[in-house]
Amino acid sequence: MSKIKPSEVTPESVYLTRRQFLIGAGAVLAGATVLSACDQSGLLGPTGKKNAKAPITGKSADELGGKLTPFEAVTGYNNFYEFSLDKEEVASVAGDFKARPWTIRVGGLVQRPRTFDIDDVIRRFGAEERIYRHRCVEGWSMVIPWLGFSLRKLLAEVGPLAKAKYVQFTTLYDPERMPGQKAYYGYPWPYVEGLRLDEALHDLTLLSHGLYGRALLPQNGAPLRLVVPWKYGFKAIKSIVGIDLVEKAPVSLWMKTAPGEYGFYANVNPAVAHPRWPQSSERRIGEAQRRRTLPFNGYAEQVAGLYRNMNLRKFY
Ligand SMILES: Nc1nc2c(c(=O)[nH]1)N[C@H]1C(S)=C(S)[C@@H](COP(=O)(O)O)O[C@H]1N2
Ligand SMILES: [Mo]
Repeated sequence: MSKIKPSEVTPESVYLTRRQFLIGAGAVLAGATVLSACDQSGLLGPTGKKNAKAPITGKSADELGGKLTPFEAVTGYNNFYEFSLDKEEVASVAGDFKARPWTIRVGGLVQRPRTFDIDDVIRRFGAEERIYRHRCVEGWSMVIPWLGFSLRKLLAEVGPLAKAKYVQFTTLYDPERMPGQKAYYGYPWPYVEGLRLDEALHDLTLLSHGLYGRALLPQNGAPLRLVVPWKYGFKAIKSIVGIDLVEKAPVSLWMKTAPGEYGFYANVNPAVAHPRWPQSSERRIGEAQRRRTLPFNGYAEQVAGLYRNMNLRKFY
């Protein structure tokens, strides 16, 4: 990883608030977007607190010019029903959640089923910085500098069998540690999500273990969560303990809970309204004016080909 002097920091970084700079203070600023795996140990602590040496992004915007959403909003306004239905309360309720020790079981229709330790995963697959737009189905959005690696790297390790057509992801089920699983007992816990195999193998599809150059905090899905930037945020399942290759399309928690409102694909689509609200515009957190929602959240060039000849009204 290349170390850069403060004098060499790109002018874009001046957007950073003093607080955000202090997160990386006394530290190495990430000059390159790819952080080498050998620099990971000790960098990404389980709680995000032991990150004295954490780098911070040198970029201030996504490729369309959208400014990064401040760290405080990304870590203080969350959807994570295992802890609270109140977005501004998730961070405090999840505050003591221990994401170590942690293993991720990868199995189902694969040649070499395995259980990975989270720290081995982070060392092995490393941390690439990806600045993605995040569009919640509720109509708000953020721009987030994730750290992680493409899911396809992990899938290559286990070798999907020819019969495997979908990937199913499962969140931890532990009501003692995730009080929402008790309090909101009406939901069909654990949280489950799924992707078609070609979606899972797309390079944009990320397994994230950090953001803003630090380890993921509990509220953002520590220690490992999915990020699929062209889909609504609910596909981005948090605190993953299981990944299974399967033959049939998984049925997600949201498909079970409200099948008429939440489908399997959940591609961001301004032309298809949610039954209870339009999806043609969104509120970017931190901005006064609503902005237009882009097809596939602005990633159409990269992913529209996955859905050629599909009726995206029917497959919502
Ligand atoms: N296990 C689990 N994963 C989840 C959720 C959840 O409630 N439980 N909420 C989803 C929704 S609706 C959104 S918008 C994103 C929010 O991610 P963030 O809080 O990191 O922005 O997480 C998604 N992943
Ligand atoms: Mo969401």
